[in-house]
Amino acid sequence: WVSALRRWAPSAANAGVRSGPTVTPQRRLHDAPLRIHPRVQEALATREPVVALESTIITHGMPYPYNIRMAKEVEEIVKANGSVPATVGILQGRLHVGLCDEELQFLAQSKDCVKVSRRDLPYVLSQGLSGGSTVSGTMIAAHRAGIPVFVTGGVGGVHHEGEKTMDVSADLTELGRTPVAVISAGVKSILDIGRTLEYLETEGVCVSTFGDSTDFPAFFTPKSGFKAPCRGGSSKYVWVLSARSLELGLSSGILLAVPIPAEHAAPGNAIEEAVQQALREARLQGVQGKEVTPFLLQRVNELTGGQSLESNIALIKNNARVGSRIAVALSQLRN
Ligand code: PSU
Ligand code: MN
Repeated sequence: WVSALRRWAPSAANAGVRSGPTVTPQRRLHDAPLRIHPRVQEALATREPVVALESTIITHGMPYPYNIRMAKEVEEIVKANGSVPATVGILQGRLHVGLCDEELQFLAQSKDCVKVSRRDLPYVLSQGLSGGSTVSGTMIAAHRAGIPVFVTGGVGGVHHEGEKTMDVSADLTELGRTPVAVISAGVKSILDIGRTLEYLETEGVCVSTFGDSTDFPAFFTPKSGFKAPCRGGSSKYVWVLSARSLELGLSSGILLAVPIPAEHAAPGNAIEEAVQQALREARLQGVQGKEVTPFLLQRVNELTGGQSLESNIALIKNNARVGSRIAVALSQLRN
């Protein structure tokens, strides 16, 4: 029956994958589901601080070569602030936690990488495909690997008219079910920020701004017009939030929103106009499903002549600095 199963099994070759070994289900079952980079493994074993990073931002969020430059710079910032970076991605059906330079380069340049959220993982892993992990995909990998802190730019949310289309990012439900602290710059106005906050409440996600203000940031601007339910500005604060959440066995995540630093906040208005136009175009062209967010990000970047991309990169770097320091504090308090 083993050979029958082998014949039946979708191999990497007939799944249309370019290279890599032929894969059979029984080999897979005995394989570790996660490929943790040796440096990350060492850090986890010795309780050094580790910061998880996503890769959809590389494969679908930014054009080449800005994406690879950003990915490497963010890893350097994480290191410079005391933590070990662990970029999550899927390579030929394996979920990697921590990528080497060649692997980052492959994801940054590949034209056929999949955007991988929770629902996509079984298919992509079983078919030997490669892809960038979204916030939801990355949270799953980070949690499985034992990494409690994850830095990104903007999280997904409820799309405009989501009350009709039901286009609600899997990031929100993931935050409701996976205990990882996600450090972001809030939610972009390509999304319905008010409904996103409502949905996060429904999912039981602890949402907090990081700093003095309770204004929930809108990525490019420090204020979205909505309030975050709580705020706090120290790493200790984040640790206590996580500790209380875990003690109660809440099993949900924490969303920390770091407002954009004042020096990058200036072009916010121009970006907002571009966002409105990109939303109109998406509606007219009937863009749907997982294509919506990448379409909007690309159009906003084109319409602002690269300004949104520049702010985007500045924000992620700022988040990486904040997140790395939080991870350091968490590991000191824990050790
Ligand atoms: N927002 C951004 N940049 C991004 C994303 C969102 O400003 O790159 C990516 C993240 O990976 C996020 C995903 O998890 O898009 C959400 O996609 P969707 O809206 O299809 O759930
Ligand atoms: Mn969606």
